[in-house]
Amino acid sequence: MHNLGRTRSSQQPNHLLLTADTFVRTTLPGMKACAAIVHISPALGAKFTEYTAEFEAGGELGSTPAQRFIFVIDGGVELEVNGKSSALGARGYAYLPARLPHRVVAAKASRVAVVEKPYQALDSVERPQLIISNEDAVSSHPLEDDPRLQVKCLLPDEMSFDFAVNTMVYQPGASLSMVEMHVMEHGLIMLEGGGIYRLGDSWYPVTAGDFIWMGPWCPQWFGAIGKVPAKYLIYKDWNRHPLAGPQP
Ligand code: UGY
Ligand code: MN
Repeated sequence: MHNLGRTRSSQQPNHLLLTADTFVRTTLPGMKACAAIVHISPALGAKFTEYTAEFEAGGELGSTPAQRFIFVIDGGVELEVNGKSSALGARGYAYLPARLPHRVVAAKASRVAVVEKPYQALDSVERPQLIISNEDAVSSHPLEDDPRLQVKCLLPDEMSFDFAVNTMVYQPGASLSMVEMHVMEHGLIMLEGGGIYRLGDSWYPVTAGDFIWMGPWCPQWFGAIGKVPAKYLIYKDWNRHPLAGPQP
């Protein structure tokens, strides 16, 4: 239904909020029975791309020359890699190193968050290996000793990884303890609940299904509001010198 040209979506120089009413679907090369909602890409200055892949049963992702991270928001997919097939259910995830041949085929209608980024190699550090896991298997820790704000780091704390993907769960009323401003950029998918996100000099109501990109040094703060916890999946570039460039 139209809303007389109104939306919560907003595109600003250092941040982007995309709400479901403004999503536009496209097909990326190699996709079968699958649509992509591209949330962010280098077209806006980001050094990665993130999209939600919406699969029909039997649908499939195309390939990528970049490293890829997938997180099953709902549904289930089969990941075929190294001659083995692994079932990823809800909250299942995988890290796929650059140029590792693989297939992602939906076992049923599914939504999957996909991050792709050219790998920034480091001399004398081995490249990261394949990871297949589930968020449920990862233990959480409080952010800055606040037990009402729990973080799960889905990738190992190792210099070989040039990005991190975490989930963050805020109990109603919990918030970041400070306005963060940092060199890293973020791609964020609200998975559950909602609250108020400060981005730059604006405060936005946000809810499950929204996507946010925060550019480098974008002022950011979040407070959870409502009767259920707010949960998001958040990407950030990580572990690299600020002068390092991509080496695809
Ligand atoms: O890891 C982070 O920078 C995280 N605390 N940022 C955020 O939630 N906006
Ligand atoms: Mn941050």
